Amino acid sequence: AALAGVVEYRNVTFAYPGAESPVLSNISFTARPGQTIAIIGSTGAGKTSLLSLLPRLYDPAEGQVLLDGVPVDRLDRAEITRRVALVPQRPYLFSGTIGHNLRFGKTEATDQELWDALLVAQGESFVREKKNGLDSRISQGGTNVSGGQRQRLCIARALVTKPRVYLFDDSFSALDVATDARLRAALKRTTSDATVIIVAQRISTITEADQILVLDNGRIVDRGTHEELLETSPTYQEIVES
Ligand code: DGT
Ligand code: MG
Repeated sequence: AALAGVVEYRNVTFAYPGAESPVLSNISFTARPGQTIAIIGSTGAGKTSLLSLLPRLYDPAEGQVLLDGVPVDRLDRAEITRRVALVPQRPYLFSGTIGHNLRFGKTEATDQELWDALLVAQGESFVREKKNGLDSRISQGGTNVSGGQRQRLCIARALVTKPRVYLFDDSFSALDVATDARLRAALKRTTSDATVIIVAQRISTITEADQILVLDNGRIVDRGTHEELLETSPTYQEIVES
């Protein structure tokens, strides 16, 4: 399984260009196909920065990020894009139709593939209710869709590319709890052999994760399942109680 989608961060330290102190220090973890790894931590902890290193938006100062055992700086960007889909924290929709926006990463996708992705992303009904369906226009920046609709369209866009690895950066926060739960259950079914890394604010989004990494000030301070962390991690307990 050479292209299985195993993600490994090995002693990764990262500072933004020009910044004095690192925002990530000595980050190590492995995420395997079929697993969901969740990252939780307060604002500014470094969650988005951590995700950004896999698709090489930035490169670490020290350590390595590997995809299927190969350091990502040895893969070309097109190859990484085929294998890794990042749903960014501020998902972007451009001026064009819903169809254009969903085909952003895979221009040859059929309408059926778009509807399948929308079904999983819990976006099928609101698109179907629009007079022009997939041909409905989205204004620049997606200002004519709600925050939750935008998140679902961007999740559907990622699903259309059928990647090996999904990175969701706070992608469920604009959804109500019930939609969040339905979406993740549908995701779990369709992405059961993919590697999923979820950054979340809401504990309910991640209680079923195979492993939760608790990030504080750029470091993984604790890791484990929800039940384990409830027992062992004061930082996690604080997040749960907040
Ligand atoms: P969030 O999304 O508010 O929950 O916070 P995180 O955990 O996603 O934090 P992150 O990774 O965006 O930021 C970690 C630290 O890095 C924080 O002190 C802000 C800083 N930072 C983030 N983006 C940039 C950037 O583009 N340039 C510089 N110089 N610093 C950045
Ligand atoms: Mg963030």
